[in-house]
Amino acid sequence: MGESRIALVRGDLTRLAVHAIVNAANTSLLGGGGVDGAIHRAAGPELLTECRTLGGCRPGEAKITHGYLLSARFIIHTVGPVWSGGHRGEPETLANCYRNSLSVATSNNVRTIAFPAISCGAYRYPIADAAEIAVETTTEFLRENDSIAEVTFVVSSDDIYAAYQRQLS
Ligand code: AR6
Repeated sequence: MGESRIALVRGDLTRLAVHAIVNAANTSLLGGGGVDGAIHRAAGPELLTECRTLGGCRPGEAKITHGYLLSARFIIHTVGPVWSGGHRGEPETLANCYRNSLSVATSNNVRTIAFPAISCGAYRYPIADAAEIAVETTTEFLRENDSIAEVTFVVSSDDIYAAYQRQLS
């Protein structure tokens, strides 16, 4: 059964008008390439200043900052697993990213939140498996939680879009 509070779009996460967007960061929280680089460019240099105060982030954890120049009020930074075959706790770590990001969101009264495909770029997580974890973990969380009105998955390619669509149908 699909969860009616989940949406899927192809596009640029940094342009979304939601309360919070999630960043697929690295443990330093000091920026990088991919969606992380795009978020830091769009949010402006004050984001890095705040990130320097956070003391990094372990894989699976999530930390919140202001959104600065983004239309999103908050950025929730999480660190996905680097794929290395699947036997080093990668699925659990990726599920923790979604669970902990959603938990930080609810603690901050976030009602609308958008996720990128965490770990599906530089960290090389197999797309179909990552989409399954993203959708299942989010659906489970929403089942226990009324305060989040909408979760949007924002993806950057047709193959990732198709993988999420399969999970959502
Ligand atoms: N909007 C939506 N999706 C995007 C955007 C965007 N603006 N830009 C990229 N993507 P990645 P990871 C997609 O590599 O695998 C960084 O250097 C991208 O096509 O951003 O978790 C960090 O600092 C891919 O499908 O994140 C870390 O070092 C997905 O977002 C490392 O990369 C995630 O790709 C994290 O790697």
